Amino acid sequence: MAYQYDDNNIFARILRGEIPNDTVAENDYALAFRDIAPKAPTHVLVIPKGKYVSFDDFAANASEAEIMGFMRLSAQVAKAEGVSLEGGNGFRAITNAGSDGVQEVPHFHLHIMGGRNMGPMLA
Ligand code: DGP
Repeated sequence: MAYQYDDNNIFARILRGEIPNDTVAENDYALAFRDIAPKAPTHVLVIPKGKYVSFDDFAANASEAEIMGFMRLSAQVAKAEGVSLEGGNGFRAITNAGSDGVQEVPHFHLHIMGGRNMGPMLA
């Protein structure tokens, strides 16, 4: 079964400019903006501009240019936020997928969190 993308999800609306966001960085393929409910001093969401529901949808179906653009922007964000291993103390990058992954917004996004020790991975 194909992935079912909901054009009215909140990140689709952010990409269309219908809802404001605190943009951190952007390229042709991806947008990075601050999470509305940050769980760490740095909490940035990186999303592809294409319509992908989840990590598995993106990894399987996006073009190489889209994947490269997404990955490079993610690295750029970590560096700009001062949490990359080039000069910073590191970060956590996670993505939730589907109901068992407790994904709230059905547009693929990577959480980049840092600026404090993130503790054990699972509660
Ligand atoms: P997830 O559970 O992985 O789908 O996380 C969704 C995240 O999106 C959650 O940390 C809160 C954030 N979020 C939800 N709505 C908005 C919004 O309108 N703006 C921004 N910037 N973040 C949002």
